[in-house]
Amino acid sequence: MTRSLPLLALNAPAGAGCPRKDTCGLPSDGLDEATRAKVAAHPCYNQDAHQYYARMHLAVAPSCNVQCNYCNRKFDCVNESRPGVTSRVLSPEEALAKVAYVAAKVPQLSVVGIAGPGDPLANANRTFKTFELIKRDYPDLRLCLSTNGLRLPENVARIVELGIDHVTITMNYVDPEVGVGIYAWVAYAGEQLTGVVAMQLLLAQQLAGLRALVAAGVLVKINSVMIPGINDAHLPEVARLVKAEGAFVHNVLPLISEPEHGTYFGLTGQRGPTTQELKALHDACEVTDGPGAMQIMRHCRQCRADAVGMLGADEGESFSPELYLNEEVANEPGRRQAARTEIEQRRAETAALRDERGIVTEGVADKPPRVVLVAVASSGGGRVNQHFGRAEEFWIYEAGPGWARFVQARNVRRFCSGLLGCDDDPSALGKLVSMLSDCAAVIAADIGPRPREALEKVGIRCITVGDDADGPDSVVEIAVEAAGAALVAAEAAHTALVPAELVSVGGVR
Ligand code: CLF
Ligand code: SF4
Repeated sequence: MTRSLPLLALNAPAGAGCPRKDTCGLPSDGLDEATRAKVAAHPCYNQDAHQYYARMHLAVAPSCNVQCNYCNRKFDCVNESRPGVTSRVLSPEEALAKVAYVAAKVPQLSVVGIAGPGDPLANANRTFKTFELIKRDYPDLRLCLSTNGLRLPENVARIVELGIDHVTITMNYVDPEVGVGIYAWVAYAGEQLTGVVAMQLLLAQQLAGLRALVAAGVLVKINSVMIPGINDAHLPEVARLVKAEGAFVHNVLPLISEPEHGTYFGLTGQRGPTTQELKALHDACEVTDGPGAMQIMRHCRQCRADAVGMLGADEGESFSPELYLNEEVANEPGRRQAARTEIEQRRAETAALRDERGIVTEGVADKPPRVVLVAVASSGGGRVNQHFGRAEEFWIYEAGPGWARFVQARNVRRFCSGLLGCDDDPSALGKLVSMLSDCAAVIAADIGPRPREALEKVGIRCITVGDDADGPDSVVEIAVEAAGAALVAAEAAHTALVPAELVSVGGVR
């Protein structure tokens, strides 16, 4: 099926306009001006921004003061994409040289983060020295820090003074008994603590740090690793507490536990969650106690400690020390600003189009009673711009009449290895179709005949938009239209054939 224009947000009154103009594309209701400005270009704190803006991580923090059962820090591993892995630990001066180089080559760079490979605050001097240098030379880049929270309270003043306005705390439990199954030990004030006592200390430090940061106006993201059978049922309780304490967004990540990574969980056979289990937990953590719902980050790509580029398209390998330590580059803030202006123009046009069609994004309160999952092949820029066979990840949208939200990024192995045309790998195609089997539709720039046949055979609609990179519609409008068409088809099938409780066509839920 090829998409037809113009698009309609099915069942949305024409010209109704977005009922929440102030929040379109942003992850939270009722943001004040200052907060909106802080998150507008942050690819992790703002789902919409991750389609346009890049971040980079500086691996300046080698050591850690706790031992998580899911962590094994590795150096020189270019093939592993997960937190804690880096090819090289940098000095603050080398880190500045890398920022200079990346900023010159990636004008959409908006955030510089320090997230490892150990804990940034267990290496506080190196971490803050690095931030100082960046703040001095690149004041237009936002600073971001990710920590286990153990040494957070004593460092809040320095964080605020340096203008680090985004801090992530990894909190995997609020019941110390649960924490005992996740951490081997905690090192504090010259002692190595274990068991409930260690977990009580870590939790107390995390909560004190969270409260102090929120009081200072820093936007705090909470990361929690979902470990089936250990803390999965407990994480909604974590969401409830951190929401009450003023956290901005909660990022629930799936455990990565391949045995070859050598972690405790990997070696003891602890499994990670399925994509369906993860989505169900995301929904469960969207707690509504108090005003609004807890905002859930659903687009995390579990970056390496030296990741560079758009989320989901790590270009870290292209920025080798030979390049950034040797090549002279100019610092051109005007060029970065021009790139941002262009991006914001595109986003404004998209938001206006959505508004005109009455499409709402995010906002669980506006979720229609019937929605479907649709998979989109995109490499960013807000556009459907990837061919099915060349996609390395699919963006999964939950969508229905006049409403859509991003719920997951699913990694895939490219099944098409041909440079021209399709040279398909059938086993990879089978896995890909099975991975998308809960989706009602797949939307891509193009879909070859073999995958189209395989997808349609299992009831997944194929929608292609061609290679028109300048089309007005963004992935959201196209997802809404695809969802509407799938729902209409499902309803038609239902009317003709079966009672309501049996309708389950292509992932309608
Ligand atoms: Fe880096 Fe983390 Fe800042 Fe983002 S990552 S320090 S908040 S700039 Fe983002 Fe990567 Fe997920 Fe982290 S996708 S792992 S949440
Ligand atoms: Fe690894 Fe981070 Fe845990 Fe330290 S806090 S053990 S670096 S995951």
